[in-house]
Amino acid sequence: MRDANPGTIYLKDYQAPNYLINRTELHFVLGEEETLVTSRLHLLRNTENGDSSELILDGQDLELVEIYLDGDVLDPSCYEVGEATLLLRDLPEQCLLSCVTRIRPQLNTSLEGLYRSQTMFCTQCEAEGFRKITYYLDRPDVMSVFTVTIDADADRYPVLLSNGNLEETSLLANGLTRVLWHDPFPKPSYLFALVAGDLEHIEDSFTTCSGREVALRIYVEEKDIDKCDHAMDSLKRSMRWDEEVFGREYDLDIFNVVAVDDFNMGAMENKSLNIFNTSCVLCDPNTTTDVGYQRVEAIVAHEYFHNWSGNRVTCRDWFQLSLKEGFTVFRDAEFSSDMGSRTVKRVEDVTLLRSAQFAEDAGPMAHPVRPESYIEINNFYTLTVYEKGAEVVRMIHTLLGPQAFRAGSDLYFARHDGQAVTCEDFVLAMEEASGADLGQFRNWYSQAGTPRLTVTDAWNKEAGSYALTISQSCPATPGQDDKKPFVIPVAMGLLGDAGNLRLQLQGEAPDPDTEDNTHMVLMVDKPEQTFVFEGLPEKPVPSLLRGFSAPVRLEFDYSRNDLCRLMSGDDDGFVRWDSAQSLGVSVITEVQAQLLAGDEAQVDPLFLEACGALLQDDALDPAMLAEMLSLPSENYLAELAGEGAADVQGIYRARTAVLAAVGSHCREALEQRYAQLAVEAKYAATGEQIAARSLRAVCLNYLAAAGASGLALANAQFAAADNITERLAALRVLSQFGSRSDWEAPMAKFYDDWGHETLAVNQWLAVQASMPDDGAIARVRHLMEHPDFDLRNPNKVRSLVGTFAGQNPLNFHREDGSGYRLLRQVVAELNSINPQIASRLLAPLTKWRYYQGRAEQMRSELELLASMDGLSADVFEVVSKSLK
Ligand code: B3K
Ligand code: ZN
Repeated sequence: MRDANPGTIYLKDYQAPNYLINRTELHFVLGEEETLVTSRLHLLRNTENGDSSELILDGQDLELVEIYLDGDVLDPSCYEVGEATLLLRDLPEQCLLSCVTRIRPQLNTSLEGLYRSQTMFCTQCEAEGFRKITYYLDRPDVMSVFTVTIDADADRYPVLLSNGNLEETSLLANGLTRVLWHDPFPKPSYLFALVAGDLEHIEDSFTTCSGREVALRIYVEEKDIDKCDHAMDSLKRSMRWDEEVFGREYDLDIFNVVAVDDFNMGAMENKSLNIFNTSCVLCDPNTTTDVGYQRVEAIVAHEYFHNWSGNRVTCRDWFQLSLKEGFTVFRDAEFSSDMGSRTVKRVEDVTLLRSAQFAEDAGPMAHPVRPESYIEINNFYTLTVYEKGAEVVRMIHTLLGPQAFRAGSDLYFARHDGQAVTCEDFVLAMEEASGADLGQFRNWYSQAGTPRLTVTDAWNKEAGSYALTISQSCPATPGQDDKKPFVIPVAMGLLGDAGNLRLQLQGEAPDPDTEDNTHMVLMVDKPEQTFVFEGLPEKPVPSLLRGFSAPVRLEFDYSRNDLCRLMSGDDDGFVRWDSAQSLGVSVITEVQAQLLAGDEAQVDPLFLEACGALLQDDALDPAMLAEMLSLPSENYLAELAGEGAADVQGIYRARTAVLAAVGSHCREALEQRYAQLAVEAKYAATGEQIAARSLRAVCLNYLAAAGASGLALANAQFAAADNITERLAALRVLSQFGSRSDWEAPMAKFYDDWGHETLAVNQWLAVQASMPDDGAIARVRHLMEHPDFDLRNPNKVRSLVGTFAGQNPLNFHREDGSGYRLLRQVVAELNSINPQIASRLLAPLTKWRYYQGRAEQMRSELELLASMDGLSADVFEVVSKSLK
């Protein structure tokens, strides 16, 4: 917390550290009121970087108790304690600096550094939390070998964990246990972890490709011990997959995972001691939805994959965050695609990218994948760094092909093992291993904003040739008015009457080697380019951006008929889904205009027929069908409307009218599918069962939108379900389309039955937070007083307030401004409790430019926040940039 405005940090100012810390010894005495931390830092001057004898260590909220240099008490004239620093003067080239600091984890509500979660101690050090534990060079390019001893009450904290291997355990005389952990791999401080608690664990083992046995353990509170199996299976699958697909073997004899309730993010990849938010590791049919099971698998994999992409090779500075995050998201997405349906995974990722990352890229916090400046680094764990960063890696994969990409990744890991490097080092390795020139491609790292591709076509019947003209542009973003052209791989095909056509580009020799000559990747790297295809028997429909080959907005003037043809006939699953989405957008937009003009909604029969045809298509994977039948979200529609034009109420009404029209028109087919898909077998999170349940939920949604018989089905489903997926799907439908008498009893019953399960309660809060009725705001306020709600627990805040502001546009954007007020009040309170969560929660208010007639109200809430005393750097940055 600072009173003066916090400063900006720039990538261009990067300097290597002037001291290295070769070894770090830490000793913790964990107490009920305070914890004493003794550090012994083996310092060595980094002569590559000048030869100053002055060193500034980071430290925040620390009480310095003692300080020694090479065993002697350090003279006060040789050091100076600042607000967030410890300045040391006249240090020799090599020395041992030792400090004792006092900290109070019990009072640490920021959930950064060492803190309490329920009855245990745990840590979160990324990005800059280690400085809340002891004075240190808390930056990722200082890598050190850590040895850690922990003393703690043997009864309260029988489990004491840190990174690496457990080397000693002893009982001390005073009822304390002492453990000693040693991690042989040098690591930056952000990967340090400590856990102390009364925990149970499950254990398994994994034999690596070279035959080493690794002990795998998942630690949880006793009540959750039955919920660990899915995570354990996911971990073993990830370990095998990383060996097979990326050639990465695990490097220690032990791998621990710990679940904690109070956690700012999903999970953290600390070396050999991953710490997870309970919501991202525990699985049980009654507390975890199908989507939850899939998320656990993906996050377990993601954190595990970081052992190479992040830990063995780490980031030089936090501007390079996407080096580890973008790459690791790409890796976990590939893993999930291999474990389940590749197309469905792609559709899910693109849905997130388009509805949320594109909005971020168009808003006041827009930044490149490799940002150039920040005020608070925690604000940069964004969809841009993670998801767009993964898209950038995916494009490299597309440009190089799988083999050269793998060679590039092998070279990257071999060359930089044990180092802290940059995005540039990654690109260089990819270039060198493949011979490709990624010069212009680098613009993806340095330029913010979502590029726009505008495509037009021209058919020449006589010549049998078809020309596609593609032009690119990118809107201005904060600090970047003019953009250079990107290299954009456009995967494509051409659809004819009987299927995809053979592709022959003018001026290029036919390629006899490729069997698949109906698919091609066009390289778009200029402001405008034309590609001419020859030898075509008929005018095709272009199938563009297959597999979403680049994170761009694509515009082509498709007729609804063209979209229907792509939807049913294209070879590419992604394009089929995308065409269904585009059709949905165009139909909803049309209905929105009809309703605005005071007319009745007239849903184009073509769309109704297309939905009907999809429902009859037994060849389609039900999971894919569920995606194709899901209408674009309200948030995506608002995003498409553009600045100043999003009419939330209009969108809601139109979308609901289209849902109802499809529900009535296709009632029979929907009811039939719904009945057929009932899963008779006991709940299991298998691909097949998940697909059936997801399509069933989509059918139920349409049927309930269309009237009472759907609501009756939902009621019956709620009563009969043996799992939370179906229970919540029913509750959601009842509370979205029903009246109080429809949802009140099941809502209460859900809590009666599952109120003892925190993770189930969180989802119950989320369902209520997203209800469209007029009582929503009063309900959210009321639930904030519920005994199960706790402002200090990020999961609760996200479930209730985050869902309200992010997933309930109708009520968040109420005309009287009460939705905005609610969010501002919560952010104001959280600002001092947990700045990271406060700042993240704010995101929906930053989009004030989008909403028709709401800008002033939204802005004024931001202004109220800006004028607060004691604003955290996190909230200050988002508020001040949003108001610019
Ligand atoms: N690396 C962590 C995120 C840490 C967030 C710090 N504010 C989780 C992950 O991406 O794997
Ligand atoms: Zn990560």
